[in-house]
Amino acid sequence: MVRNFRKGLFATTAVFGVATALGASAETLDEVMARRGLTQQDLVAAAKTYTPTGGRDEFIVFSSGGQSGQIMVYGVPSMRILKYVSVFTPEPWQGYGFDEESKKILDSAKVDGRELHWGDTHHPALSETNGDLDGEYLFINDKSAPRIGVISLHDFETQQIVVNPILQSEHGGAFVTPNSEYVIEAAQYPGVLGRGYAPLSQFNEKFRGAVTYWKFDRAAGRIDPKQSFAIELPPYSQDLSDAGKLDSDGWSFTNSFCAERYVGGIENGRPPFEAGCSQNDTDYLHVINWKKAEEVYKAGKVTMINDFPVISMQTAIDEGLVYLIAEPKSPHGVDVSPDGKYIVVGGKLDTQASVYSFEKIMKAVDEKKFAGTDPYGIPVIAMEDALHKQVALGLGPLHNQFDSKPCVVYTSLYVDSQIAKWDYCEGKVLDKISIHYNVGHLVAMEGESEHPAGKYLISLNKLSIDRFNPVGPLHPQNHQLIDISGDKMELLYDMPVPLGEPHYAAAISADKLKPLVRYKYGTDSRTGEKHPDAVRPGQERIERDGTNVKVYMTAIRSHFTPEIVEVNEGDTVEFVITNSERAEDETHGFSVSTYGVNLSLEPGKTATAKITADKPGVFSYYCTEFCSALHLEMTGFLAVKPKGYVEDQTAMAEGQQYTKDDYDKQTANNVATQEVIDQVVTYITGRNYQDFPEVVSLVEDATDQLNFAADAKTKAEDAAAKEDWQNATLWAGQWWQYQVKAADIGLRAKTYLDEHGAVKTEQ
Ligand code: RUQ
Ligand code: CUA
Repeated sequence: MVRNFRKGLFATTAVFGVATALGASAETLDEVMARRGLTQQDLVAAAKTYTPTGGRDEFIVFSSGGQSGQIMVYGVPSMRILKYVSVFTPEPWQGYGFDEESKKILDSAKVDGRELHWGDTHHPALSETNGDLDGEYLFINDKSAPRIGVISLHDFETQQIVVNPILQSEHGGAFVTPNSEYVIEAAQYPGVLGRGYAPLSQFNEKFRGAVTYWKFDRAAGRIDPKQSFAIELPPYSQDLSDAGKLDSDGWSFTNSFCAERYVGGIENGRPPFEAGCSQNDTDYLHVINWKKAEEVYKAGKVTMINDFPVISMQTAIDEGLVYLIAEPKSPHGVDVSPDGKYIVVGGKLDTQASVYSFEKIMKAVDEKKFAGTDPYGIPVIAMEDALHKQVALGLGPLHNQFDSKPCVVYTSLYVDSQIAKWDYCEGKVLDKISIHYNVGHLVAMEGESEHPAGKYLISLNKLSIDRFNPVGPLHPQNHQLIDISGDKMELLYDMPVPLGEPHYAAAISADKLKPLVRYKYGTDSRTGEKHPDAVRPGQERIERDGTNVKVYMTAIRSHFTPEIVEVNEGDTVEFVITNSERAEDETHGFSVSTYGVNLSLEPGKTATAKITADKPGVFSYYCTEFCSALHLEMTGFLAVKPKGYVEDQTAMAEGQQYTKDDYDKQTANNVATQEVIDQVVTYITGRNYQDFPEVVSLVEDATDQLNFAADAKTKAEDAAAKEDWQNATLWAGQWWQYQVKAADIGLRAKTYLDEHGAVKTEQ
């Protein structure tokens, strides 16, 4: 065994040797280019995106996962997918919707008592401090059911879902104000507020849109529905939104389409929605003073709908909260420039993008210079009184993103399958690039903050047609990475997206994210608090209260404690499991065969698997993450005894008998192993390992394991003193297991030090 371990040490060095040798005999660059048909330009693009092993990305992108109800996390420029964060949809790998803690979140996400197993995520928004991304929280909307998810970027887990009490559908979310005071959520398809009924013949009178301002409580890391409110709006299909910043801070902007208020009815011979909703040349941009609306709400001038405070349209008009401006034609994206002075709108059926001046809008408001009112009495500002520029870009302008260079904006052109780079101050087109195919949103690095980072732009395409190997009629979608550092845009990379139709994405500088490596011992990750039922090794137990059985369990490489749980048919069994590891990336899973539960237990996390033991039998539980060489052995039995069963034998059957010889052999092996560990320890402590935080935590992990080893050693020696060779041998074996884990961690630390140029220290 020791020899194997030494061989392991040796093998590590040998592997490095082989890698070098391979490098020497590999094809030349020219040969590879010829073989794969690559051009010089391809090589430059590859060099700009390729990230060697161990390398990191400069930016992290949070992309909506569309109909998957999830969020996708990937790095730029490598475009490597790092994680899917489950939000509205159960996801077994992360235990989301399979452990009791996350089920509570999905429970709170029910709409009208209905459990929803998916969401249509569109627009992620990163939390902001003073208009810049701070890397703490992420919000995302569900268009299908009006909901907002809150994700903590401390662990990339969903912590809250709020359900909008008045809307039946939404789209203009999530967008945050510059200090994340509010998360904006605007309606999409009009409805009767509170999700009630009215005949469609009364659409104009009874149907409404609205915009909701969800108050974000930063200290709690949660939306506070008790401090949130909405404003009633006309039944124009409200669309995307954005919050003002700097000059326009305190205001928010929401687009609309189908201001024609058409209700369809193709089956009765009426023209379809698409005709009725695109007849007029203009729709309305809603300009809303949210700071003032907050005062009006706090003064109690609200109507309660489903227990939710709503500022009525009349109050909004009386208090001067809402103004409308005509915008061409079937608009989609509305984006406020980094300095807050301009609002850029793309009209899907217009060839132009429209740039509105906030200063001009305010002038019209102050001078009460209105072109009239809409049918509901809301003042309408004439387009010419608010417009700064209109620029012909091409067909189907949708969304806009800002560059780090002043006045530069990028707009997606859906119909043309192009992205236009243009100057919104001067109103001129600077460059265009073709993409494949039909771009929806686009995302520039930190492109919606007060200080965009430039460098890269990603085109989030709706179709991929001929870009990838065919995988059946449902194609992946295509995120295309574009270099925007020069004057001309340069296409670098195609990334197939096989999760759902991504709409928007948000990108942040990677160094702003500071996620945890391990949880504080015994954390309920969904509340961020200490789990009331977390136990430390030695405190594990099984408690029964009537027919409710609670198993207080720990998990560590590579066993659960306890390993045998006996219950009666019909009992409810809760396994509350704490991963007692401190080692980085040592996640354990937990599943009970045939019972439909799976946990993800990252180091320090506590989670609960709850089952009803409704069928007599003996069921294995096991770890579902390959966590060590003895991962398959990380198992136990749930014995469900039939009703009225009486046991006739109590002594445990042993498959194998051990002698003093076995014990001596095992302990001799352990003593030799300890010598190797000591050598590694001497190596590490003889270097400046304290200067490497990664190694310091590895040393902590290894020390943990060595303490467990010492504990098992004592147990072995106690049993040996009683000449109980059975238990003495097995505990000595366990002692060795802990040694192996300590050695494994020690080796990781040693390799790290070697690779990072650690130096010898004076002893
Ligand atoms: S919207 S592109 Cu939510 Cu543009 Cu989809
Ligand atoms: Cu723990 Cu596999």
